[in-house]
Parts: sequence; C-alpha cells; structure tokens
Amino acid sequence: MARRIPEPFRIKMVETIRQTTAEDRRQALQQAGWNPFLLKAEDVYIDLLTDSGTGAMSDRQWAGLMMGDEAYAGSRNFHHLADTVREVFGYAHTIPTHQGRGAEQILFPELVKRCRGQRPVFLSNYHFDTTKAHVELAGARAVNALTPQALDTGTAYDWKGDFDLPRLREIVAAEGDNVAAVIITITCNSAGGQPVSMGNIRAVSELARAHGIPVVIDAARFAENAWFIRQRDPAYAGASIVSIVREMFDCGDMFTMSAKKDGLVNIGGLCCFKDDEALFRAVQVNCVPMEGFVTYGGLAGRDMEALAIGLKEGLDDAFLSYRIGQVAYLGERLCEGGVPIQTPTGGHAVFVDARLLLPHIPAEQFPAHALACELYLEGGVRAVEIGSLLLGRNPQTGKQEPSPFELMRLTIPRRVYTNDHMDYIADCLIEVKKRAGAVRGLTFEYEPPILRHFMARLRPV
Ligand code: P71
Repeated sequence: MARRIPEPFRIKMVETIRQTTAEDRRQALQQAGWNPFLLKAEDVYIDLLTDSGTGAMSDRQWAGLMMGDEAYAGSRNFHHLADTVREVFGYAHTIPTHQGRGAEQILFPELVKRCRGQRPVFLSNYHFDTTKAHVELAGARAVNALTPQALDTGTAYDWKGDFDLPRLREIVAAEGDNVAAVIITITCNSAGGQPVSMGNIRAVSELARAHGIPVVIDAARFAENAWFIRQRDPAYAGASIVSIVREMFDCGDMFTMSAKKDGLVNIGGLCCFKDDEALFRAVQVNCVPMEGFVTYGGLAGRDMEALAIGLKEGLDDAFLSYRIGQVAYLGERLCEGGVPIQTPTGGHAVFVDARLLLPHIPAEQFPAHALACELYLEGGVRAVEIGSLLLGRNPQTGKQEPSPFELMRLTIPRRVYTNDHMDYIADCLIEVKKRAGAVRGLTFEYEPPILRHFMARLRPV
C-alpha cells in the first residue's frame, strides 16, 4: 500500500472548485479544439497542466505582498531579493525577470555573441521547450545529451536527469569553438522531473571549464533536485538542503530560473551571475528594452518580496518531503493500478508512458495528447502532453522531430491539492486504462508555426 505524507500546513482560505458533467466536458473539449490548453480553467476540476505559477503562497508571502515598494528604480524588495540570492546561491549579481523565458531571452543572445565559432550550439541534458525556442531565436542550435537510462521508463534509475557524459564529450570535441554554453537543467523536466546527480553536475562543470565553456544552470526546480541528492546519494545523507544547493550552484557560472516553480510564486524569474560582471552588465542592457528596468525586470515590488520569501520557504525539509512524497504517492497508486509511468516518479509530476498505454496510436497522432483529452473527459482532470506535439518540427527541414518520449504529465501544483485529490486522479486514470483500446489518435486542424502545442486545434482521427 502506498504511504501518504500528511500536509505540513493547515488551510485558512479555500477556493471552490466544481465538477462538471460528462456532457459539459465533451462540449468544452470540442470547443477547445481537443487541446486542453484552450479550455476555460473553470471547466477543469483538477488542474494538472503545470506546476508553474499555480502554487499556493504562504501567509508570510501574502504578508510580504503588503510590503511592496513600488518605486520604479531601486525598490527595497529588489535588494531583499538580491541579498537572498547571494545568501542561498552565492551569486553576486541578480536581474529579476517576468518569468524563466524572460531570463532566457536576455541572456542567450549575449552568449551567442561571445561564442567564437561560426555555428553556435547550446548543449543540455535536455532543453525545455521554451529554452530550445530561445536558443533558436538567438540563432543557435539546441542539442541534448541525456542519459539513455531515462528512455526506459519501466526500469527505475536514480539519476534519469543526468547528462550522457561520453556523448557530451564527443559533442564538445566535435563542435569545438561552436559550443556557446552548457545548460544543466535541474531537475530535468522533460525526462520526467528527474534529478541530476551531484557527481554528474560536477563532471559536466569540469568538462566545460576545461574547454572555457560557460555553465548555465536552468534552476526552475533546484530545491527538488537538492532533496533527491540528499535522499539518494549516501554521501549527502546528513547534509542540509541549503549546503547541497550551494554545492550545485558552485558548479555553475550563471543561472536562469523560472521562479514560478521552486520559488513558490505565481509570477517571476531570475537571471543571476556568480562573478562575471561584464556579462551581467551586457545582459542588464538587454533587460531594459525587453523586461523593464534592471531592478524590477517585469515584476512589481510586491512580487519580488514574495519571491525573496518563497526562495527560502522552498528549502524547508518538511515542505520538500511532503511535496515530493505527494507526487510519489500518486505514482504508487497508478503503478498499483497497472498504469505505466516513468519510474521512479519525479519531483513535480507523474509522467504516464502513453506509448505503452496506447500502443495502437502512432507518434504522429499524439498518443499522450489523446490520453490527456480522455482523462479530461473522464473526470475533468487537465494534464499535459510532453511528447511529439510539444517537440514540434525541425526548423530547417520542417519535418516532425522524432520524440524520445510520448508522456502525459500529471503536474502537481505546490500546496494546492490534498492527498484525497491524488486518489481521485488515480481512480480516473485507472478507469481510462480500462478502455485504452478505444481511445483514438488526433490530427491537426490548425498548426501554429512555433510553440504549436499552446494554440493548436485538433480533431480525433
Ligand atoms: C512547465 C513549464 C511552463 C510551461 C511551459 C510550457 C507549457 C506549459 C507550461 C517552464 C520552464 C521549465 C524549465 C526547466 C524553463 C522554463 C520556462 N516550464 N526551464 O514545466 O520547466 O519558464 O514558464 O517561467 O517562462 O510547465 P517560464
């Protein structure tokens, strides 16, 4: 029997959510062009589209909102935020941004300018979709070198977020001066919210340093990664989360962060530099026209205050154990019900292997997306596809990129849903599994040219 970790908080404000009828859901999905992104949130009972900006803030964060200093320049909350970054990560220079992709859009063009080669390339364990999009918008290529163990969803492996080091060495040798940066994504979202080991982070960093390549940490789920390191690496069994975070970030030169995840805020991002002041200044110059003045970067003063508080709350042991335990509990319930998932479960989500659950639907008919539609029809639960639909086409050839995964992500917002909601989700999906053979694939009615999964309209084949 799966074990539940009780919530380490009590609830002082509630938000009503309403279940709809099966007929309501059929109509809503039809109107949304069979794309859960286009549903009205009010037509969703349990929303597992993303853990990004969907969490609940604490009483302390809400109190922080009242302390917003809305000065255009030099807000007190900016300084609190920059001090917190210095304390938690040991990085000297902070630029706030409206969210993660804001940081990507002001940083990557500078890394491309500094690249000595003619055909700049970014190397990552796995570029998240917006990260890949911003690499390409900056005129560079995005290449992944993920451990092959991540692809075998049925076999547990502790570090499915790791870089494939031999492959990374090969690419670095072949690309030479073209390598603009290495991006270490912690945790590795696209592989299933899977952690990167400290040994792997260190080895990637040493390799990059030996070749003069800058190391960027994509830090969206940095606290969850630190928790996994303590849980799974005996060398860190007694270490504090704070000290593990410090050690991870010592291996990087700069980080971009979507603070909407482990920062525990509804909006916000960061672009921070350990000590490269020249690069920091250049990126600040980009910030002004794109995000806003360098001490607010698209955020209100109150947002920066909530983030300064959230960054530290997110490191709390009791919070992280409950958080990752809740995701693991949902995973265990699904395993008991015979639903194939990426094992072990990741930090922020359970990833269902749609290739195994719906083997009759080919990749070009988006099996994981079809599964997400079916789950919505079953119980009003909104999940998201991480597979061929999200990956899209090769910008040069226009051909669909072959996706290593066809996963449906059940992404758990932080501090929002109870363990009873996890049981409901599992029950719905186990129901869908019983009629898996009858689920149909989908085809495009409208395919947007970039980041197509957000706005695409589809219909059943
Ligand atoms: C996630 C998201 C947000 C998202 C993206 C696409 C569809 C639905 C929701 C965003 C990330 C991320 C990593 C590792 C950078 C970003 C961009 N993830 N790196 O997983 O996971 O951050 O959204 O704040 O701009 O649902 P941003």
